[in-house]
Amino acid sequence: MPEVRTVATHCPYCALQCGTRLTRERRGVSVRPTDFPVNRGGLCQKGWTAPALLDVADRLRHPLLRRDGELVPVSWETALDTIAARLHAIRAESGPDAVGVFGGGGLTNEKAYLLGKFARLALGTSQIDYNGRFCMSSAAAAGTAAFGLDRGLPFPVTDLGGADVVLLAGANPAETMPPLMQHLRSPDLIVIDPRRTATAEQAALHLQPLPGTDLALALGLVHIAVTDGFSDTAFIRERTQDFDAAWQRAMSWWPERVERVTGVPVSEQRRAVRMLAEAGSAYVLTGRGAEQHSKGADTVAGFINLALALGLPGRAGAGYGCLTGQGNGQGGREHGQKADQLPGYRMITDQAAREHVAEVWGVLPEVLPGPGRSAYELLDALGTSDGPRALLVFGSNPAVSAPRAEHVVSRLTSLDLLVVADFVPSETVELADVVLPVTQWAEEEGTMTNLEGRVLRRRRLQVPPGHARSDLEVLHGLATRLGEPGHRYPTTAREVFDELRRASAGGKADYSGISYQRLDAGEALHWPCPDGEHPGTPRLFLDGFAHADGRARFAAVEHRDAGDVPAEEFPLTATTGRVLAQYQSGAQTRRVAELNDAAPEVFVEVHPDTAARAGLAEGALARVSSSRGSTIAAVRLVPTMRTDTVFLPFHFPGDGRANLLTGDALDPRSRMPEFKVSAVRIEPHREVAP
Ligand SMILES: Nc1nc2c(c(=O)[nH]1)N[C@H]1C(S)=C(S)[C@@H](COP(=O)(O)OP(=O)(O)OC[C@H]3O[C@@H](n4cnc5c(=O)[nH]c(N)nc54)[C@H](O)[C@@H]3O)O[C@H]1N2
Ligand SMILES: Nc1nc2c(c(=O)[nH]1)N[C@H]1C(S)=C(S)[C@@H](COP(=O)(O)OP(=O)(O)OC[C@H]3O[C@@H](n4cnc5c(=O)[nH]c(N)nc54)[C@H](O)[C@@H]3O)O[C@H]1N2
Ligand code: SF4
Ligand SMILES: [Mo]
Repeated sequence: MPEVRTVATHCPYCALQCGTRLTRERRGVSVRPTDFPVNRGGLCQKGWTAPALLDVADRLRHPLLRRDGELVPVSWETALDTIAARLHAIRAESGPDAVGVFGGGGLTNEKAYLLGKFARLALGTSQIDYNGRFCMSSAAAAGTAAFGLDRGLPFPVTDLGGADVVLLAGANPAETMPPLMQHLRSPDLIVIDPRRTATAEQAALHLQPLPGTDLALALGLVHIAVTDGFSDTAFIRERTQDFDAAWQRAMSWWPERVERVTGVPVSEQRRAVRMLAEAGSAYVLTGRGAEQHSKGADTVAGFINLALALGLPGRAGAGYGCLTGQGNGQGGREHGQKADQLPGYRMITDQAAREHVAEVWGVLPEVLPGPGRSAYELLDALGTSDGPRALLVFGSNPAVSAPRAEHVVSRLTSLDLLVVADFVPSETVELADVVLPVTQWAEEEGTMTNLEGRVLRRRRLQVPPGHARSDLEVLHGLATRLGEPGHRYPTTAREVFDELRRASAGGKADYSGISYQRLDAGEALHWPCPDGEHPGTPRLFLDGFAHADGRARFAAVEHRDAGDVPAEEFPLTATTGRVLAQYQSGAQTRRVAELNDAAPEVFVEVHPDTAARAGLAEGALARVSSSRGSTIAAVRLVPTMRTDTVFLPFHFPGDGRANLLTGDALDPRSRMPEFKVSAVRIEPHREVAP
């Protein structure tokens, strides 16, 4: 496909998927924001500097193979033949589940779909999951249980602009999705965050709970809503179920008890409920701060209970939503790269789903494996007696971003074969036996589904450097070497999308009416879109929720401790999150000079009193330790912090990894790790003499 001079496309990073126009100038690629609804001419610093990603100095240009401990350039033939031969041997010896696949929420819909198909058919393995398990899986579990369907925002982002009040529980969009803030300008904001973030600074009300106590807070807000007479009894009666069971739990969370557990004053709890209840139009939104806990699904359910008690969901101008994070965090969870799932948001244990997908794939349903391990459990099992011996990674950098990172690195290095497809030499690439250089956003075609469920076109501007190939071509090359017919793995995104449409038809996330033709003609299409004449569904649930009886479900949830509770040796709570200039594991943004200059190294935010007690001054190097390990970080004194809490961003490598602290507590329903709570101590870092 030829190069073009200019294309309309979207930012390579987060789930807002801001609209951009790329142009090739003599001095390189330039980017401009477009008047796309989510960003309306705005971009954040990452979006403005995105073209620099296309030619970072150490861009991967050749396949690499580890020989005598060193990664050396080889041809594609050699790389793919070597992988296929080793996979053959491992499978012959140890069976198909001895090979695992780890995907990502940054992959296009087409890649995510083909990766899931490749795992189930070419490898025949059940062992596939992806980094979205680390992201919004708790909200997905709670949303599915409550509404019968999981679409992050069941309404367009622009609806938020018409609200009177928006409650943000554990989200910091002023840093994580800056252009979203223009839609939050008119409403009064309520922010629930242990830190006084840039978002909290703009709020009318900031509730500052101890990390890991949001569920108690949500139960308390429901308690106040009911006892102060703010609940919408007609809505509860006509459009929901199970209120009584939920109320049984919330009943005992009177405001003073909630204050004791969370630290949020009673007056502020009451004010939050009053603001939401008296608004004509109000939304409750959750982010990772509420979700990344070993009780994340129940915590989100607690906030959904609050929204339901106030009668917000299921009508225009109000509702509940989750702010999905990764570029294709929404589409990435719909097309079958999840351990328990087939395309169209179908469940792999559902016989009808298996029959439908098997027919589209031209195989018998018995051929499809069953459900596999969740992301952390998969990483934890690598190289163990009953775990995978080989892993293929597409679109993730778990050596930095997975919980209990040092343990995960030891699992990755115990493998017989680690294959990583990426376009930069990430910390996980550095551990690989074979590295496959792939194309990135402006070098490929495809679709992404943004946080409001709108399907968008990613368009190609130019050819990739060196010998980089698209992930689709890589999967084709591997599958055919594993004995699969080539036609099962199309190499153009459009062909894959047309197959995805058929595979998703009749599923919850039904894309069958969405085509490249309609998208390229400029139609705004939100799934479900079940036929070519269907206008798509920007607003869900207006006529009923997705359960068979059309009613939403309250959840009978109860507060409980985090997996790690501060005690003598580790008296503080460490929580983790993001800064504006770095993205995720930092594999991409640490290579963009302007971004890395803005946030060059890991730091730990500490209250001045807490720091003084530990003998730490501004800028000093601190050792932050949990029972799992230690992170070395520069101290930032922040007077608005809670004295019992510290914060570290997770974007940095080496001994600056925040995930050296995090543990293996998982949510029992979503299998989400507890990124937001680790019991730690903090002390001056002393270099140990060698
Ligand atoms: N700049 C930037 N933007 C990004 C990303 C990035 O890496 N960098 N990543 C993208 C992705 S994948 C995601 S998932 C989103 C995430 O977007 P957000 O959810 O906004 O990001 P986080 O910083 O992880 O968490 C939000 C807030 O939760 C707070 N928090 C910590 N513990 C708790 C708690 O127990 N309760 C409550 N209520 N709050 C708590 C933190 O202090 C933090 O301010 O951002 C997307 N956008
Ligand atoms: N402590 C702590 N840890 C966290 C979090 C937290 O809040 N605190 N947040 C978690 C969350 S929400 C997330 S989403 C994860 C994210 O963590 P990761 O999964 O590590 O995310 P990225 O850093 O985006 O890694 C993506 C990698 O894939 C590459 N890549 C990008 N696009 C493509 C593609 O199309 N194909 C291929 N083959 N490669 C591609 C990139 O160059 C990069 O190396 O981190 C989680 N870890
Ligand atoms: S908010 Fe997200 S999509 Fe928009 S420019 Fe920034 S990183 Fe890109
Ligand atoms: Mo995420």
